[in-house]
Amino acid sequence: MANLILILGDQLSHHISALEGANPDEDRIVMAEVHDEASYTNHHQKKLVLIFSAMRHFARELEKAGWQVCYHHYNRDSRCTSLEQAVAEQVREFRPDRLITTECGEWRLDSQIRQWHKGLDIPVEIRPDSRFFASKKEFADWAKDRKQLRMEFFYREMRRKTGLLMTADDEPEGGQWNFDADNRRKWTGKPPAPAPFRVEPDEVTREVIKLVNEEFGEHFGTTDDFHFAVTADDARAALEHFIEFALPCFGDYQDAMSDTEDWLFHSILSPYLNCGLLEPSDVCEAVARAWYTNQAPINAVEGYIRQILGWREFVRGIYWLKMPDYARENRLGNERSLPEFYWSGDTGMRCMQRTIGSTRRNGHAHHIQRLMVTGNFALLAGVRPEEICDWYLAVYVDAYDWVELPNTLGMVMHADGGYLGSKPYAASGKYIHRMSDYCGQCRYNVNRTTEEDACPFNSLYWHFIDRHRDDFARNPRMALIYRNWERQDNSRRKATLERASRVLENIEKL
Ligand code: FAD
Ligand code: DLZ
Ligand code: SF4
Repeated sequence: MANLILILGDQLSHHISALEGANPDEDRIVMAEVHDEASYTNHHQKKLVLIFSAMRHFARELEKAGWQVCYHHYNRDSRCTSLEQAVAEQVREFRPDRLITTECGEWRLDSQIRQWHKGLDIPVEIRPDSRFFASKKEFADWAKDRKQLRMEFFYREMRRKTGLLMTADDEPEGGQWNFDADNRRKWTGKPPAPAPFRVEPDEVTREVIKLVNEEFGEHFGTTDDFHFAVTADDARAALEHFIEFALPCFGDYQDAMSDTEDWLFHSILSPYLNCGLLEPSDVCEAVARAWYTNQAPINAVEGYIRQILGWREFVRGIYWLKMPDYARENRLGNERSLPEFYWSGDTGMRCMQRTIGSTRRNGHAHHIQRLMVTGNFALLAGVRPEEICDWYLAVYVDAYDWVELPNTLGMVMHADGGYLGSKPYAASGKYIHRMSDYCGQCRYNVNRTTEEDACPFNSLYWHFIDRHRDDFARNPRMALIYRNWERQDNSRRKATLERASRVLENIEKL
Protein backbone atom coordinates (compact mmCIF):
# COMPACT_ATOMS: atom_id res chain seq x y z
CA MET A 1 0.00 0.00 0.00
CA ALA A 2 1.53 3.33 -1.08
CA ASN A 3 0.78 6.53 0.79
CA LEU A 4 1.19 10.19 0.02
CA ILE A 5 2.43 12.07 3.09
CA LEU A 6 1.79 15.80 3.40
CA ILE A 7 4.21 17.81 5.56
CA LEU A 8 3.17 21.41 6.22
CA GLY A 9 5.47 24.41 6.60
CA ASP A 10 5.25 24.29 10.40
CA GLN A 11 5.78 20.52 10.68
CA LEU A 12 9.49 20.39 9.80
CA SER A 13 10.45 17.57 12.15
CA HIS A 14 11.80 14.12 11.31
CA HIS A 15 9.69 12.83 14.20
CA ILE A 16 6.42 14.27 12.88
CA SER A 17 3.62 11.76 13.37
CA ALA A 18 2.76 11.69 9.64
CA LEU A 19 6.09 9.92 9.02
CA GLU A 20 5.61 7.23 11.67
CA GLY A 21 5.69 3.77 10.11
CA ALA A 22 6.19 5.19 6.61
CA ASN A 23 8.19 3.31 4.00
CA PRO A 24 10.71 5.38 2.00
CA ASP A 25 10.67 2.81 -0.82
CA GLU A 26 6.93 3.03 -1.41
CA ASP A 27 5.57 6.23 0.07
CA ARG A 28 6.01 9.71 -1.30
CA ILE A 29 6.19 13.01 0.60
CA VAL A 30 4.62 16.21 -0.68
CA MET A 31 5.61 19.69 0.49
CA ALA A 32 4.41 22.87 -1.18
CA GLU A 33 5.12 26.59 -1.07
CA VAL A 34 1.80 28.04 -2.17
CA HIS A 35 0.27 31.43 -2.66
CA ASP A 36 -2.75 30.86 -0.41
CA GLU A 37 -0.60 30.06 2.63
CA ALA A 38 1.87 32.84 1.92
CA SER A 39 -0.87 35.45 1.68
CA TYR A 40 -3.71 34.65 4.10
CA THR A 41 -2.24 37.44 6.18
CA ASN A 42 0.33 40.18 5.62
CA HIS A 43 3.11 37.82 6.88
CA HIS A 44 6.32 39.58 7.89
CA GLN A 45 8.87 39.18 5.09
CA LYS A 46 11.30 37.44 7.47
CA LYS A 47 8.63 34.88 8.37
CA LEU A 48 8.22 34.02 4.69
CA VAL A 49 11.99 33.65 4.32
CA LEU A 50 12.21 31.49 7.42
CA ILE A 51 9.39 29.15 6.41
CA PHE A 52 10.29 28.74 2.74
CA SER A 53 14.00 28.33 3.45
CA ALA A 54 13.41 25.93 6.35
CA MET A 55 11.00 23.92 4.14
CA ARG A 56 13.60 23.69 1.36
CA HIS A 57 16.34 22.61 3.78
CA PHE A 58 14.06 20.06 5.37
CA ALA A 59 13.09 18.60 1.98
CA ARG A 60 16.79 18.18 1.17
CA GLU A 61 17.38 16.39 4.47
CA LEU A 62 14.48 14.05 3.73
CA GLU A 63 15.87 13.29 0.27
CA LYS A 64 19.29 12.60 1.73
CA ALA A 65 17.65 10.19 4.14
CA GLY A 66 16.21 8.29 1.18
CA TRP A 67 12.69 9.72 0.88
CA GLN A 68 11.04 10.64 -2.40
CA VAL A 69 9.94 14.25 -1.95
CA CYS A 70 7.72 16.14 -4.40
CA TYR A 71 8.50 19.73 -3.58
CA HIS A 72 6.45 22.54 -5.08
CA HIS A 73 8.50 25.76 -5.28
CA TYR A 74 6.64 29.05 -5.09
CA ASN A 75 6.00 30.41 -8.54
CA ARG A 76 3.68 33.30 -9.30
CA ASP A 77 2.49 31.69 -12.57
CA SER A 78 1.79 28.29 -11.04
CA ARG A 79 -1.74 26.96 -11.45
CA CYS A 80 -1.27 25.38 -8.09
CA THR A 81 -2.04 28.10 -5.54
CA SER A 82 -3.37 26.06 -2.63
CA LEU A 83 -2.16 23.08 -0.64
CA GLU A 84 -5.19 21.11 -1.79
CA GLN A 85 -4.23 21.68 -5.44
CA ALA A 86 -0.62 20.68 -4.74
CA VAL A 87 -1.80 17.47 -3.09
CA ALA A 88 -4.37 16.78 -5.83
CA GLU A 89 -1.63 17.04 -8.47
CA GLN A 90 0.38 14.35 -6.67
CA VAL A 91 -2.69 12.18 -6.16
CA ARG A 92 -3.35 12.28 -9.92
CA GLU A 93 0.25 11.41 -10.77
CA PHE A 94 1.14 8.96 -8.02
CA ARG A 95 -2.28 7.36 -7.33
CA PRO A 96 -1.67 6.66 -3.63
CA ASP A 97 -4.05 4.59 -1.54
CA ARG A 98 -4.42 7.35 1.01
CA LEU A 99 -3.11 10.70 2.15
CA ILE A 100 -1.49 10.88 5.58
CA THR A 101 -0.85 14.11 7.43
CA THR A 102 -0.38 15.42 10.96
CA GLU A 103 -3.18 17.61 12.28
CA CYS A 104 -2.66 21.17 11.25
CA GLY A 105 -2.08 23.88 13.85
CA GLU A 106 -4.79 26.27 12.84
CA TRP A 107 -8.51 26.05 12.55
CA ARG A 108 -8.73 27.72 9.10
CA LEU A 109 -6.60 25.11 7.34
CA ASP A 110 -7.56 22.22 9.60
CA SER A 111 -11.23 22.58 8.68
CA GLN A 112 -10.28 22.59 4.97
CA ILE A 113 -8.07 19.50 5.25
CA ARG A 114 -10.86 17.62 7.02
CA GLN A 115 -12.94 18.03 3.82
CA TRP A 116 -10.24 17.09 1.31
CA HIS A 117 -11.24 13.44 1.08
CA LYS A 118 -14.32 14.54 -0.88
CA GLY A 119 -12.36 16.17 -3.70
CA LEU A 120 -9.34 13.86 -3.64
CA ASP A 121 -11.47 10.75 -3.57
CA ILE A 122 -9.04 8.87 -1.33
CA PRO A 123 -9.09 8.52 2.48
CA VAL A 124 -7.25 11.25 4.39
CA GLU A 125 -5.68 10.08 7.64
CA ILE A 126 -5.06 12.93 10.08
CA ARG A 127 -2.77 12.01 12.96
CA PRO A 128 -2.44 13.84 16.30
CA ASP A 129 0.49 16.24 16.62
CA SER A 130 2.68 14.51 19.20
CA ARG A 131 5.06 17.48 19.52
CA PHE A 132 2.94 18.94 22.33
CA PHE A 133 3.07 17.79 25.96
CA ALA A 134 -0.73 17.61 26.23
CA SER A 135 -3.02 16.27 23.53
CA LYS A 136 -6.16 18.24 22.67
CA LYS A 137 -8.23 15.61 24.46
CA GLU A 138 -6.07 15.70 27.58
CA PHE A 139 -6.51 19.46 27.81
CA ALA A 140 -10.26 19.22 27.18
CA ASP A 141 -10.56 16.60 29.95
CA TRP A 142 -8.63 18.82 32.34
CA ALA A 143 -10.79 21.84 31.45
CA LYS A 144 -14.10 19.98 31.72
CA ASP A 145 -16.24 21.11 34.67
CA ARG A 146 -13.82 23.92 35.61
CA LYS A 147 -15.54 27.29 35.78
CA GLN A 148 -12.32 29.21 35.29
CA LEU A 149 -9.17 27.87 33.70
CA ARG A 150 -5.97 28.94 35.39
CA MET A 151 -2.64 28.34 33.71
CA GLU A 152 -0.86 27.80 37.04
CA PHE A 153 -2.90 24.69 37.89
CA PHE A 154 -2.57 23.23 34.42
CA TYR A 155 1.18 23.89 34.56
CA ARG A 156 1.54 22.00 37.84
CA GLU A 157 -0.23 19.02 36.28
CA MET A 158 2.20 19.15 33.36
CA ARG A 159 5.18 19.32 35.74
CA ARG A 160 3.91 16.20 37.52
CA LYS A 161 3.16 14.43 34.26
CA THR A 162 6.56 15.09 32.68
CA GLY A 163 8.66 15.06 35.86
CA LEU A 164 10.31 18.29 34.66
CA LEU A 165 11.92 20.07 37.63
CA MET A 166 10.38 17.57 40.06
CA THR A 167 12.22 15.85 42.89
CA ALA A 168 12.17 12.09 43.46
CA ASP A 169 9.43 12.76 46.07
CA ASP A 170 7.27 14.45 43.44
CA GLU A 171 7.88 17.91 44.90
CA PRO A 172 8.85 20.95 42.83
CA GLU A 173 12.61 21.57 42.65
CA GLY A 174 13.66 24.54 44.76
CA GLY A 175 10.66 24.04 47.05
CA GLN A 176 8.28 26.24 45.03
CA TRP A 177 6.22 25.88 41.89
CA ASN A 178 6.72 29.44 40.83
CA PHE A 179 9.54 31.97 41.24
CA ASP A 180 7.79 34.83 39.47
CA ALA A 181 8.23 37.23 42.36
CA ASP A 182 12.01 37.13 41.73
CA ASN A 183 11.58 37.83 38.01
CA ARG A 184 10.67 41.50 37.84
CA ARG A 185 13.93 43.42 37.72
CA LYS A 186 14.48 46.49 35.63
CA TRP A 187 17.55 46.25 33.37
CA THR A 188 19.94 49.18 33.53
CA GLY A 189 22.61 47.93 31.13
CA LYS A 190 24.37 45.50 33.43
CA PRO A 191 25.07 42.69 33.00
CA PRO A 192 25.40 43.37 29.27
CA ALA A 193 22.84 41.57 27.11
CA PRO A 194 24.40 38.84 24.95
CA ALA A 195 24.56 39.23 21.19
CA PRO A 196 21.73 37.26 19.60
CA PHE A 197 22.48 33.98 17.87
CA ARG A 198 23.07 34.52 14.13
CA VAL A 199 23.35 32.30 11.10
CA GLU A 200 24.50 33.92 7.89
CA PRO A 201 22.19 33.02 4.97
CA ASP A 202 23.46 30.17 2.78
CA GLU A 203 22.74 29.85 -0.93
CA VAL A 204 19.26 28.40 -0.40
CA THR A 205 18.27 31.19 1.99
CA ARG A 206 19.73 33.86 -0.31
CA GLU A 207 17.59 32.50 -3.14
CA VAL A 208 14.50 32.65 -0.93
CA ILE A 209 15.33 36.20 0.16
CA LYS A 210 15.45 37.17 -3.51
CA LEU A 211 12.10 35.47 -4.10
CA VAL A 212 10.46 37.19 -1.13
CA ASN A 213 11.87 40.58 -2.15
CA GLU A 214 10.45 40.13 -5.66
CA GLU A 215 7.10 38.56 -4.82
CA PHE A 216 6.26 39.78 -1.33
CA GLY A 217 8.10 43.11 -1.14
CA GLU A 218 4.81 44.81 -0.21
CA HIS A 219 4.43 42.67 2.90
CA PHE A 220 5.17 44.10 6.34
CA GLY A 221 8.80 44.26 7.52
CA THR A 222 11.98 43.58 5.63
CA THR A 223 14.24 40.70 4.63
CA ASP A 224 17.33 42.81 5.48
CA ASP A 225 19.75 41.27 7.94
CA PHE A 226 17.97 37.90 7.97
CA HIS A 227 19.89 35.77 10.44
CA PHE A 228 17.47 33.14 11.75
CA ALA A 229 18.36 29.46 11.76
CA VAL A 230 16.66 27.46 8.99
CA THR A 231 17.75 23.93 9.93
CA ALA A 232 17.25 21.80 13.03
CA ASP A 233 21.03 21.70 13.61
CA ASP A 234 21.28 25.48 13.63
CA ALA A 235 18.15 25.83 15.77
CA ARG A 236 19.80 23.46 18.25
CA ALA A 237 22.88 25.70 18.21
CA ALA A 238 20.57 28.67 18.94
CA LEU A 239 19.22 26.76 21.95
CA GLU A 240 22.77 26.10 23.21
CA HIS A 241 23.68 29.75 22.66
CA PHE A 242 20.67 30.78 24.76
CA ILE A 243 21.49 28.37 27.59
CA GLU A 244 25.11 29.49 27.75
CA PHE A 245 24.72 33.25 27.37
CA ALA A 246 21.19 34.38 28.26
CA LEU A 247 19.42 31.78 30.42
CA PRO A 248 21.28 32.65 33.65
CA CYS A 249 19.71 36.14 33.55
CA PHE A 250 16.44 35.17 31.82
CA GLY A 251 14.45 35.11 35.06
CA ASP A 252 15.73 38.34 36.57
CA TYR A 253 15.05 40.40 33.44
CA GLN A 254 12.13 38.46 32.00
CA ASP A 255 9.81 41.48 32.25
CA ALA A 256 12.39 44.19 31.50
CA MET A 257 12.34 46.38 28.38
CA SER A 258 15.15 48.44 26.90
CA ASP A 259 15.36 51.41 24.58
CA THR A 260 18.65 50.14 23.13
CA GLU A 261 18.54 46.34 23.27
CA ASP A 262 15.98 44.46 21.19
CA TRP A 263 16.58 40.94 22.45
CA LEU A 264 17.76 41.20 26.10
CA PHE A 265 17.92 37.77 27.74
CA HIS A 266 15.13 36.09 25.76
CA SER A 267 15.67 32.86 23.89
CA ILE A 268 14.23 33.81 20.46
CA LEU A 269 13.34 30.16 20.06
CA SER A 270 9.62 30.54 19.34
CA PRO A 271 10.12 30.71 15.54
CA TYR A 272 11.85 27.30 15.66
CA LEU A 273 9.52 25.70 18.19
CA ASN A 274 6.54 26.76 16.11
CA CYS A 275 7.75 25.49 12.73
CA GLY A 276 9.16 22.20 14.00
CA LEU A 277 12.91 22.83 13.95
CA LEU A 278 12.98 22.43 17.74
CA GLU A 279 10.88 20.11 19.88
CA PRO A 280 9.43 21.61 23.10
CA SER A 281 10.49 18.55 25.12
CA ASP A 282 14.12 18.85 23.94
CA VAL A 283 14.17 22.55 24.85
CA CYS A 284 12.67 22.01 28.31
CA GLU A 285 14.99 19.09 29.06
CA ALA A 286 18.08 21.05 27.99
CA VAL A 287 17.02 24.01 30.13
CA ALA A 288 16.28 21.77 33.14
CA ARG A 289 19.77 20.23 32.75
CA ALA A 290 21.21 23.74 33.13
CA TRP A 291 19.73 23.86 36.66
CA TYR A 292 21.00 20.42 37.63
CA THR A 293 24.51 21.30 36.37
CA ASN A 294 24.56 24.70 38.09
CA GLN A 295 24.63 26.62 34.83
CA ALA A 296 21.56 28.69 35.68
CA PRO A 297 19.55 29.56 38.79
CA ILE A 298 16.15 28.08 39.57
CA ASN A 299 14.19 31.32 39.02
CA ALA A 300 15.51 31.45 35.44
CA VAL A 301 15.05 27.76 34.69
CA GLU A 302 11.59 27.43 36.26
CA GLY A 303 10.50 30.76 34.72
CA TYR A 304 11.58 29.57 31.30
CA ILE A 305 10.08 26.09 31.49
CA ARG A 306 6.77 27.60 32.67
CA GLN A 307 6.57 29.58 29.41
CA ILE A 308 6.75 26.45 27.29
CA LEU A 309 5.29 23.71 29.46
CA GLY A 310 2.69 26.08 30.92
CA TRP A 311 1.72 29.02 28.74
CA ARG A 312 2.41 27.56 25.32
CA GLU A 313 0.45 24.39 26.01
CA PHE A 314 -2.30 26.26 27.84
CA VAL A 315 -3.02 28.71 25.01
CA ARG A 316 -3.05 25.87 22.48
CA GLY A 317 -5.51 23.95 24.65
CA ILE A 318 -7.82 26.95 24.86
CA TYR A 319 -7.59 27.58 21.12
CA TRP A 320 -8.82 24.09 20.23
CA LEU A 321 -11.39 24.08 23.01
CA LYS A 322 -12.97 27.33 21.92
CA MET A 323 -12.55 27.65 18.15
CA PRO A 324 -14.13 28.73 15.87
CA ASP A 325 -16.40 30.99 17.99
CA TYR A 326 -13.42 32.25 20.00
CA ALA A 327 -12.11 34.31 17.07
CA ARG A 328 -15.31 36.38 17.00
CA GLU A 329 -15.38 37.29 20.71
CA ASN A 330 -15.54 40.99 21.61
CA ARG A 331 -16.98 41.05 25.14
CA LEU A 332 -15.76 44.58 25.86
CA GLY A 333 -17.59 45.84 22.76
CA ASN A 334 -14.57 47.56 21.21
CA GLU A 335 -15.16 49.48 18.00
CA ARG A 336 -12.02 51.51 17.29
CA SER A 337 -9.90 50.87 14.20
CA LEU A 338 -6.26 49.97 14.65
CA PRO A 339 -4.20 53.18 14.41
CA GLU A 340 -2.05 53.39 11.31
CA PHE A 341 1.14 53.78 13.37
CA TYR A 342 0.98 50.10 14.29
CA TRP A 343 2.12 49.49 10.70
CA SER A 344 4.36 52.53 10.18
CA GLY A 345 5.87 52.92 13.65
CA ASP A 346 5.39 56.64 13.16
CA THR A 347 4.45 57.82 16.67
CA GLY A 348 5.99 60.02 19.33
CA MET A 349 5.23 57.45 22.04
CA ARG A 350 8.72 56.10 22.49
CA CYS A 351 7.71 52.72 23.92
CA MET A 352 5.38 52.10 20.97
CA GLN A 353 7.89 53.39 18.43
CA ARG A 354 10.68 51.16 19.75
CA THR A 355 8.46 48.07 20.05
CA ILE A 356 7.01 48.53 16.57
CA GLY A 357 10.50 49.34 15.26
CA SER A 358 11.88 46.03 16.54
CA THR A 359 8.80 44.29 15.16
CA ARG A 360 9.40 45.76 11.69
CA ARG A 361 13.16 45.12 11.65
CA ASN A 362 13.28 41.74 13.31
CA GLY A 363 9.80 40.23 13.06
CA HIS A 364 10.16 39.93 16.81
CA ALA A 365 9.37 41.76 20.02
CA HIS A 366 9.52 40.10 23.38
CA HIS A 367 6.56 39.15 25.52
CA ILE A 368 6.33 42.22 27.73
CA GLN A 369 6.58 44.54 24.73
CA ARG A 370 3.74 42.61 23.04
CA LEU A 371 1.65 42.47 26.21
CA MET A 372 2.30 45.73 28.02
CA VAL A 373 3.14 48.15 25.21
CA THR A 374 1.38 47.45 21.88
CA GLY A 375 -1.18 45.16 23.53
CA ASN A 376 -1.87 47.42 26.48
CA PHE A 377 -2.35 50.42 24.20
CA ALA A 378 -4.87 48.53 22.03
CA LEU A 379 -6.76 47.41 25.15
CA LEU A 380 -6.87 50.89 26.68
CA ALA A 381 -7.84 52.52 23.38
CA GLY A 382 -10.58 49.93 22.74
CA VAL A 383 -9.35 48.62 19.40
CA ARG A 384 -11.54 46.01 17.68
CA PRO A 385 -10.12 42.58 18.67
CA GLU A 386 -10.26 41.31 15.10
CA GLU A 387 -8.01 44.12 13.86
CA ILE A 388 -5.39 43.83 16.57
CA CYS A 389 -5.40 40.02 16.19
CA ASP A 390 -4.77 40.40 12.45
CA TRP A 391 -1.88 42.69 13.26
CA TYR A 392 -0.23 40.25 15.68
CA LEU A 393 -0.75 37.37 13.25
CA ALA A 394 0.99 39.31 10.49
CA VAL A 395 3.94 40.96 12.15
CA TYR A 396 5.84 38.24 14.04
CA VAL A 397 8.05 35.50 12.65
CA ASP A 398 6.63 33.12 15.29
CA ALA A 399 2.98 33.98 14.60
CA TYR A 400 0.48 31.18 14.05
CA ASP A 401 -3.22 31.46 14.77
CA TRP A 402 -3.25 28.81 17.53
CA VAL A 403 -0.79 30.72 19.70
CA GLU A 404 -1.37 34.30 18.57
CA LEU A 405 -5.16 34.33 18.96
CA PRO A 406 -5.53 33.33 22.63
CA ASN A 407 -2.63 35.60 23.56
CA THR A 408 -4.13 38.59 21.79
CA LEU A 409 -7.84 38.11 22.10
CA GLY A 410 -7.72 36.53 25.55
CA MET A 411 -4.63 37.71 27.39
CA VAL A 412 -4.27 41.19 25.89
CA MET A 413 -7.77 42.27 24.89
CA HIS A 414 -9.76 40.42 27.56
CA ALA A 415 -12.30 39.94 24.76
CA ASP A 416 -13.24 36.44 25.92
CA GLY A 417 -14.78 37.65 29.18
CA GLY A 418 -11.85 36.54 31.32
CA TYR A 419 -11.61 32.95 30.19
CA LEU A 420 -7.86 33.13 29.76
CA GLY A 421 -6.96 35.76 32.35
CA SER A 422 -8.70 36.60 35.62
CA LYS A 423 -8.19 40.34 35.10
CA PRO A 424 -7.14 42.54 32.20
CA TYR A 425 -3.45 43.41 31.88
CA ALA A 426 -4.30 47.12 31.76
CA ALA A 427 -1.56 49.47 32.99
CA SER A 428 -0.69 53.14 32.96
CA GLY A 429 2.64 54.57 31.85
CA LYS A 430 3.92 53.99 35.38
CA TYR A 431 4.35 50.28 34.68
CA ILE A 432 6.25 50.92 31.44
CA HIS A 433 8.44 53.44 33.26
CA ARG A 434 9.16 50.96 36.05
CA MET A 435 10.23 48.20 33.65
CA SER A 436 12.08 50.21 30.97
CA ASP A 437 14.11 53.28 30.09
CA TYR A 438 11.78 54.40 27.29
CA CYS A 439 10.15 57.29 29.12
CA GLY A 440 13.36 59.30 29.44
CA GLN A 441 13.54 59.45 25.61
CA CYS A 442 9.85 60.21 25.05
CA ARG A 443 8.01 63.27 23.79
CA TYR A 444 5.45 62.67 26.57
CA ASN A 445 5.81 63.05 30.32
CA VAL A 446 5.12 59.84 32.19
CA ASN A 447 4.50 61.71 35.45
CA ARG A 448 1.60 63.68 34.01
CA THR A 449 -1.96 62.61 33.26
CA THR A 450 -4.13 65.55 32.26
CA GLU A 451 -1.78 67.99 30.49
CA GLU A 452 -1.22 68.12 26.73
CA ASP A 453 2.25 66.57 27.07
CA ALA A 454 1.03 63.87 29.48
CA CYS A 455 1.76 60.23 28.72
CA PRO A 456 -1.28 58.96 26.74
CA PHE A 457 -1.24 55.67 28.64
CA ASN A 458 -2.07 57.49 31.91
CA SER A 459 -5.39 59.08 30.99
CA LEU A 460 -6.34 56.14 28.75
CA TYR A 461 -5.83 53.82 31.68
CA TRP A 462 -8.36 55.64 33.85
CA HIS A 463 -10.72 56.04 30.89
CA PHE A 464 -10.61 52.26 30.47
CA ILE A 465 -11.26 51.71 34.18
CA ASP A 466 -14.12 54.21 34.16
CA ARG A 467 -15.86 53.00 31.00
CA HIS A 468 -15.68 49.35 32.05
CA ARG A 469 -16.98 49.79 35.58
CA ASP A 470 -19.81 47.32 34.90
CA ASP A 471 -17.36 44.75 33.60
CA PHE A 472 -14.75 44.89 36.35
CA ALA A 473 -15.82 46.76 39.50
CA ARG A 474 -17.03 43.53 41.10
CA ASN A 475 -13.78 41.68 40.31
CA PRO A 476 -12.01 41.35 43.70
CA ARG A 477 -8.62 41.71 41.97
CA MET A 478 -9.69 45.14 40.65
CA ALA A 479 -11.40 46.48 43.78
CA LEU A 480 -8.42 48.54 44.91
CA ILE A 481 -8.12 50.17 41.50
CA TYR A 482 -11.77 51.26 41.59
CA ARG A 483 -11.32 52.58 45.14
CA ASN A 484 -8.29 54.61 43.95
CA TRP A 485 -10.28 56.02 41.05
CA GLU A 486 -13.22 56.98 43.24
CA ARG A 487 -10.93 58.55 45.83
CA GLN A 488 -9.73 61.13 43.29
CA ASP A 489 -11.70 64.36 43.39
CA ASN A 490 -14.30 65.05 40.73
CA SER A 491 -12.42 67.79 38.94
CA ARG A 492 -9.32 65.59 38.65
CA ARG A 493 -11.34 62.69 37.29
CA LYS A 494 -13.10 64.99 34.83
CA ALA A 495 -9.79 66.43 33.60
CA THR A 496 -8.37 62.91 33.19
CA LEU A 497 -11.35 61.72 31.17
CA GLU A 498 -11.26 64.86 29.03
CA ARG A 499 -7.58 64.35 28.30
CA ALA A 500 -8.32 60.72 27.37
CA SER A 501 -11.09 61.84 25.01
CA ARG A 502 -8.69 64.24 23.30
CA VAL A 503 -6.10 61.45 23.03
CA LEU A 504 -8.67 59.16 21.43
CA GLU A 505 -9.93 61.85 19.05
CA ASN A 506 -6.38 62.54 17.90
CA ILE A 507 -5.13 59.00 18.14
CA GLU A 508 -3.47 59.00 14.70
CA LYS A 509 -1.36 62.01 15.71
CA LEU A 510 0.09 60.63 18.95
P1 FAD B 1 11.05 33.64 25.61
O1 FAD B 1 10.75 34.81 26.44
O2 FAD B 1 12.45 33.18 25.54
O3 FAD B 1 10.07 32.46 26.12
C1 FAD B 1 10.35 31.10 25.86
C2 FAD B 1 9.30 30.41 25.07
O4 FAD B 1 8.11 30.28 25.80
C3 FAD B 1 8.90 31.09 23.78
O5 FAD B 1 9.80 30.77 22.75
C4 FAD B 1 7.51 30.55 23.54
O6 FAD B 1 7.56 29.34 22.82
C5 FAD B 1 6.99 30.27 24.93
N1 FAD B 1 6.06 31.30 25.39
C6 FAD B 1 6.33 32.33 26.21
N2 FAD B 1 5.21 33.02 26.48
C7 FAD B 1 4.23 32.43 25.78
C8 FAD B 1 2.85 32.69 25.63
N3 FAD B 1 2.24 33.69 26.26
N4 FAD B 1 2.15 31.90 24.81
C9 FAD B 1 2.73 30.88 24.16
N5 FAD B 1 4.03 30.58 24.27
C10 FAD B 1 4.76 31.35 25.08
N6 FAD B 1 4.16 33.47 20.86
C11 FAD B 1 4.29 32.75 19.74
O7 FAD B 1 5.04 31.78 19.73
N7 FAD B 1 3.58 33.06 18.62
C12 FAD B 1 2.73 34.11 18.58
O8 FAD B 1 2.09 34.36 17.56
C13 FAD B 1 2.58 34.90 19.76
N8 FAD B 1 1.76 35.97 19.78
C14 FAD B 1 1.65 36.71 20.92
C15 FAD B 1 0.78 37.80 20.92
C16 FAD B 1 0.64 38.56 22.05
C17 FAD B 1 -0.33 39.70 22.05
C18 FAD B 1 1.37 38.23 23.21
C19 FAD B 1 1.21 39.04 24.45
C20 FAD B 1 2.23 37.16 23.21
C21 FAD B 1 2.37 36.38 22.08
N9 FAD B 1 3.24 35.27 22.06
C22 FAD B 1 3.34 34.54 20.91
C23 FAD B 1 3.93 34.83 23.27
C24 FAD B 1 5.34 35.40 23.48
O9 FAD B 1 5.31 36.79 23.39
C25 FAD B 1 6.35 34.83 22.50
O10 FAD B 1 6.29 33.42 22.52
C26 FAD B 1 7.77 35.22 22.87
O11 FAD B 1 7.89 36.62 22.90
C27 FAD B 1 8.73 34.61 21.88
O12 FAD B 1 10.05 35.06 22.08
P2 FAD B 1 11.14 34.14 22.78
O13 FAD B 1 11.24 32.85 22.05
O14 FAD B 1 12.37 34.95 22.93
O15 FAD B 1 10.46 33.89 24.16
C1 DLZ C 1 2.74 30.14 7.42
C2 DLZ C 1 2.96 29.34 6.18
C3 DLZ C 1 3.42 29.96 5.02
C4 DLZ C 1 3.76 31.38 4.98
N1 DLZ C 1 3.58 29.27 3.88
C5 DLZ C 1 3.33 27.95 3.86
C6 DLZ C 1 3.44 27.20 2.65
O1 DLZ C 1 3.71 27.73 1.60
N2 DLZ C 1 3.21 25.88 2.72
C7 DLZ C 1 2.85 25.24 3.87
O2 DLZ C 1 2.70 24.02 3.86
N3 DLZ C 1 2.68 25.95 5.01
C8 DLZ C 1 2.91 27.27 5.03
N4 DLZ C 1 2.72 27.99 6.18
C9 DLZ C 1 2.12 27.32 7.36
C10 DLZ C 1 0.60 27.19 7.17
O3 DLZ C 1 0.07 28.36 6.58
C11 DLZ C 1 -0.17 27.04 8.46
O4 DLZ C 1 -0.01 28.19 9.24
C12 DLZ C 1 0.26 25.92 9.29
O5 DLZ C 1 0.45 24.75 8.58
C13 DLZ C 1 -0.71 25.72 10.44
O6 DLZ C 1 -0.39 24.59 11.18
FE1 SF4 D 1 5.46 55.24 26.66
FE2 SF4 D 1 4.26 57.09 28.16
FE3 SF4 D 1 6.74 56.36 28.72
FE4 SF4 D 1 6.23 57.76 26.51
S1 SF4 D 1 5.95 58.43 28.60
S2 SF4 D 1 7.55 55.98 26.68
S3 SF4 D 1 4.24 56.97 25.92
S4 SF4 D 1 4.93 55.07 28.82
